[in-house]
Amino acid sequence: GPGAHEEAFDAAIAADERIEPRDWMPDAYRATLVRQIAQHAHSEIIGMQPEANWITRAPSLRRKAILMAKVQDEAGHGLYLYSAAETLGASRDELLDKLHSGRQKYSSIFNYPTLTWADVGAIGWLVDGAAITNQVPLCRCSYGPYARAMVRVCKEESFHQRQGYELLLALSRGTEAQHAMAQDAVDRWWWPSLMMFGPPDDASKHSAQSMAWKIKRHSNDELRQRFVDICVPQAESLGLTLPDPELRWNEERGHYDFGPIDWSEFHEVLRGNGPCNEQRLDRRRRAHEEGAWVREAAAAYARKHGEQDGD
Ligand code: FAQ
Repeated sequence: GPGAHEEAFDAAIAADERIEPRDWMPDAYRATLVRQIAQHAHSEIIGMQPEANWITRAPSLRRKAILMAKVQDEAGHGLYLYSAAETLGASRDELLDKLHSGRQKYSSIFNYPTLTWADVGAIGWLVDGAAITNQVPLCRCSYGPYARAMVRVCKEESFHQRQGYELLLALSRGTEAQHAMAQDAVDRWWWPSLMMFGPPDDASKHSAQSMAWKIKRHSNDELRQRFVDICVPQAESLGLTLPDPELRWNEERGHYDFGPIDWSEFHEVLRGNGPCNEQRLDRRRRAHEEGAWVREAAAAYARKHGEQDGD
């Protein structure tokens, strides 16, 4: 009966074993994973837009080639993640429909504009840096397909992060105007990057259950602190400052203290009122419509081959 199933599931979680697609799992565990993996997948494909905005204006052929490869990687990450969601019974059509109709979220960070070339560097350094900090523990997530997808995604993200760091370093060591451009980008992306980790622990409604199920391995605030601690020395080596006057080493805690986050801004962005929410969703819907012929052709091709194989 279901009692025995539930016991086997609980025992697998307790023993740090992986739950696989055909294993029994509680409905709420499945629903939580679909929610998180779908949001993650949507973030990857919506996240292509801010940087793609600069592909035509990259300052050299080398920078253009690097940026195109990075944006393509993000499409690939979206595909691994939609596939992981499919193993839970959520079809890609259904998830995309929920994204396009605003019934599912994507990360708040991708609702900010990329105003200058330095933003490409700041996204790589800070946004990909935050993404790695959040995703490395997800490689040990209790759900097998999600955990395995994260291993590859993290390898690619760490290359993305280095790419952003190197770009910002080049600007920081460049002319006065280039240095100022790099500093301005860091000033604008720092606080939104801290918001990527989600609401503070006492306002994180899913954390307790997700940690009990070993989907999440650390709390939102723990990972945010880890990210701050990593960034401070990196900012110093970049020759750039982080826009927080309260940032200082706390000997007792063994961590950097940082100033308060403006959670009202976070909630406004989640409600759809960030600077680019409308544009991001409009472009996504349009890209989906414009790709209809590709999906139709692929389906027709698959049908034809199916018939031939059946002969
Ligand atoms: N934005 O109870 P919690 C990338 C929502 S990296 C929007 O704490 P949870 C790489 C949350 O969904 C970005 N919504 O939730 C890249 C929930 O709403 P719901 C993607 C947020 O799930 C780089 C509510 O607030 N990474 O794309 C945000 O336990 C460069 C309550 O929050 C992932 O998705 C937010 N920042 O913890 C691509 C990582 N934060 O569903 C291109 C996987 C929270 O009840 C270029 N996800 N919310 O309506 C996770 O680790 C978790 O889902 C958290 C949130 C930590 C994000």
